Amino acid sequence: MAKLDYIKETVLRRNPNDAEFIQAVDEVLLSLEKVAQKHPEYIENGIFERLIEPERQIVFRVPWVDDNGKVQVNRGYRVEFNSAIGPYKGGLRFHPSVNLSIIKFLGFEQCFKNALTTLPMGGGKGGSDFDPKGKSDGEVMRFCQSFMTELYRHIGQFTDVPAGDIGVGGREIGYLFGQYKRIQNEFTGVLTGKGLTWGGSLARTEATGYGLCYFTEAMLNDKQDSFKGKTVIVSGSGNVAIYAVEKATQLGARVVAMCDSAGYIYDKNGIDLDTVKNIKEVRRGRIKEYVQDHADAQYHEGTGIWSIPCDIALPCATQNELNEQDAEMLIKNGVKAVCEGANMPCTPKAIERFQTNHVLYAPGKASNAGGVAVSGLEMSQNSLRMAWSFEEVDEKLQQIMNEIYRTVADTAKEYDMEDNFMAGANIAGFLKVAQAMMSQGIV
Ligand code: NDP
Ligand code: 2IT
Repeated sequence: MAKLDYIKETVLRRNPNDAEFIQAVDEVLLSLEKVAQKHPEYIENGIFERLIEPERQIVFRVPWVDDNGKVQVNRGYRVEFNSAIGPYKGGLRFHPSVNLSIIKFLGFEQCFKNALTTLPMGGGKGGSDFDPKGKSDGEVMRFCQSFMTELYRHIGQFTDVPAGDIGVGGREIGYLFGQYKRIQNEFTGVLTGKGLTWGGSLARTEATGYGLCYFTEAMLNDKQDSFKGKTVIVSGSGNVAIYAVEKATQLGARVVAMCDSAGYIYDKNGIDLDTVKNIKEVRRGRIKEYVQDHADAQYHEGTGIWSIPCDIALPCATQNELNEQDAEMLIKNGVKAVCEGANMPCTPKAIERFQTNHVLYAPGKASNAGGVAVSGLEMSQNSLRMAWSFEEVDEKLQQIMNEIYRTVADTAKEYDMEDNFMAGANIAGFLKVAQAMMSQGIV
């Protein structure tokens, strides 16, 4: 019996219906067997039991009034997972699929991701089953105000600092911040991803997508390769996807496909990002509108984006968007690297296919850590009451992503799992949190 099977059993017993949370924990435990053998003190001190149980879970009612005067009720969540290395930190997701299992999986992964950034941030996540799609600005504002009217009592610049995720961008952070400030009568860095004129950091918008490409480039450079001349697919067309396309293109790649939840576009000439930004960031439209301006491009309904041949795949939409069949197709078409911009986009079987076929695979908790890293830099700037230049933040982001790659690759090697970046990320992130927990006693 593996040393950590008892933890798996505890997770299953306590969270029998939480498929995403169980999936995220399983992946981490798989990587930690050797650590558990080497460090019996972590088992003796209940580190694993404590890590899989959130410090606090808050579930609340969010009532608001729509444009027709009808009362709507959504459910709000904040899971404060682990504060061993800093205040809880992690995004808020507004999407109809949101439930406690999804928020717990995201909060759990966030603990290790934040540890990898080297910045002092614990792990948390929140959100709601509210769907911002098709809502007016007034409806989104009223929802955000109601959401914050409960959330404010649980967060604070030294306690818990939320940010954006799916469905939560600059507009939503603005409404949330305004309501927090009004209720608490204080102007503090309680949220990140703020506007540039009221405490936001330059390069936060770009950070996750850029950071993903910096990580990928570091990994490729280590193998005497690079983005230059490569054909790339980026799934999604939201914040992470758009800036991954921008940086991959700057690094010399040709990105030929993007998608949203309705379908995907294929442009063999390379995606024209200005068109995509206009559709998504300005008009809040659908990706199929791209072909109106680009007669050469094709639009296909559905999820077939991974059938397009590419050298590098960057899944940047959502969890479990790339399954075993998709992985088989990518491998058959000669994919060399798969790096996650989204959280847990590849299913466990897809990851196994990549690893057994020697495709370089980077897990989101390492490769998408650039977003939360720059959130950490936004917190630093808020504390200093200063604003750094774009170049300064971007340079720090590059350093952090290069360092994450080095740490993850070296840790994998140290544990005799060379090039297993999933194991490297899980072990390195875990060790930092575990050491802090050991120092702080049984809490
Ligand atoms: P956005 O809301 O900006 O964009 C999400 C994109 O993914 C949209 O194109 C959306 O399409 C698509 N998408 C969402 N759900 C599905 C689905 N079920 N099937 C297909 N496509 C889907 O979110 P972000 O770009 O911020 O987040 C994307 C991913 O990156 C998430 O996994 C998030 O957790 C992760 N992430 C985000 C960070 C950040 O800083 N924002 C940091 C690190 C990770 P549609 O419009 O049709 O819904
Ligand atoms: O998944 C993530 O890392 C994010 N959504 C960003 C979190 C943050 O606090 O910036």
